[in-house]
Amino acid sequence: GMNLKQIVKDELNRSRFEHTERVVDTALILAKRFGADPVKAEQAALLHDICKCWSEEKLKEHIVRGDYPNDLLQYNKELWHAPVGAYVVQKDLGIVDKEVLDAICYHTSGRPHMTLLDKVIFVADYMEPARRFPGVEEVRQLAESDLDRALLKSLDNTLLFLIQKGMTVYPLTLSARNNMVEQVH
Ligand code: DGI
Ligand code: FE
Ligand code: FE
Ligand code: FE
Repeated sequence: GMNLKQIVKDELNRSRFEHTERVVDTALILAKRFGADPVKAEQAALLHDICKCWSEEKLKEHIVRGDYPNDLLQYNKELWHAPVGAYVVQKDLGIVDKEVLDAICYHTSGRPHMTLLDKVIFVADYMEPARRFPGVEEVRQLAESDLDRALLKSLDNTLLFLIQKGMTVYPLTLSARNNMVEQVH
């Protein structure tokens, strides 16, 4: 059958593919630690950034013609590759698993009531070993024992970063954060 890893490699540049390989490794560690399905975790991690190297124009064209949230184009273009990636892996690669598709779709924004797989992919993407975000070390520490607190900290860090830069916040990210505050308190 087709080799998903080769397809991903062909779609991405070298540094983005190496990031993807580190997210796969990290997602497998987290899946094992917190009881997520390792096959789904590996697949979602491998595919999560499949559209990351598309141009802004290509992403925008795709979103205009497709069935996406109305407000998506009004927010940061960094958000776009995630839902487009979920669509593309379903349509072009035949991935049908809803949990895998959702984990890809929400890996950048987050969402309220994230599934275990959503959390594993989000946190793995945030804390893979080459990440150098301020506060990432605390996320890695939390992820040793508490996936929810690691997720909340990574959402908080992202929101603080966006606000500090004067950037808009996608409402789904704020909802994701509010929901995790309720979950962990
Ligand atoms: O694709 P990656 O670089 O691996 O990581 P990602 O898909 O998590 O993209 C994260 C970037 O998106 C992050 O640096 C901040 C930016 N971003 C812009 N607006 C928002 C946003 N991230 C979230 N969660 N919410 C936003 O509103
Ligand atoms: Fe991404
Ligand atoms: Fe992320
Ligand atoms: Fe990523």
